[in-house]
Amino acid sequence: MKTALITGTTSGFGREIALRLAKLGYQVIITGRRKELLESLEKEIKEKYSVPVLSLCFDVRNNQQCKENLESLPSEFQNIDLLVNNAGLAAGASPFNESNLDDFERMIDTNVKGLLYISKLIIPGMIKNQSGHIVNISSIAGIEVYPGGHVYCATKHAVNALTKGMRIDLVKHGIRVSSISPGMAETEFSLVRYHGDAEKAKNVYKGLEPLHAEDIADALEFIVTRPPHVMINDIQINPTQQANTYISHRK
Ligand code: NDP
Ligand code: 8X3
Repeated sequence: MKTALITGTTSGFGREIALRLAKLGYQVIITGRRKELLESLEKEIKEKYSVPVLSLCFDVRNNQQCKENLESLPSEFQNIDLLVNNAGLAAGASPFNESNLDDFERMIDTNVKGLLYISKLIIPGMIKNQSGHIVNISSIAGIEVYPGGHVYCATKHAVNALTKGMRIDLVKHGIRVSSISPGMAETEFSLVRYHGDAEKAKNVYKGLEPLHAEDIADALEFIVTRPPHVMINDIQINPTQQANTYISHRK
């Protein structure tokens, strides 16, 4: 049985991806900071798909916590075939000059440093096995920059550079490195971005049908079900009503 580790599974894409991978027959390591949500997902996966699940509750911004959790995995979960670097967030959408450093640091620490900490811990096992697959969840914000996007876009540009860099350095070890670059999707993303303001979060999707977490799980499923000689580099996926990061057609 293959093993997948997915970061940020307490909501949104990560939750849906964990469910999808379990459906595909993977045993899954699910992670996030909200313990109750991890516990309820673990229960749901076990009931629906009868695969082994390991829940690890930690903050990807804390390298010590990453190490404590990932260096002492039970032996049956140690051979990780698939890593999905999904945990991430946007904090704030104000112009650069009106934004605050705490938000900047939160995004850089989670989206970039968290991805580095986790990858550094998992890649040695993949090199040992001379196989493995890493899927980084990027964004169309990694391709284009939009007003108020500054640091969030910078972190996703960094994710894209890291995806390419890892692909170059890991190719000789038989490790595939892919990314998914979604546009607007309705998850807890906007609620987090607007610091819990539900009204502002709802307005982001006003007049259009955004992507759903299932759409991202579909892309992930396509990537991981290709034959071993095929590596999907990136899947860009937008809602039909969103042309790019700043042009949408709202009814
Ligand atoms: P959600 O807010 O619904 O999910 C984010 C997940 O990341 C949660 O499970 C959260 O868990 C986890 N997370 C956040 N910070 C940390 C942390 N410090 N340590 C551990 N886990 C953390 O958002 P999405 O599902 O939409 O976002 C998932 C990824 O997709 C992100 O990287 C985002 O940038 C990207 N993305 C989102 C798009 C969108 O429009 N929704 C579009 C393009 C990309 P917990 O809070 O329990 O720790
Ligand atoms: C989230 C998509 O367009 O809000 O990564 O930046 S967008």
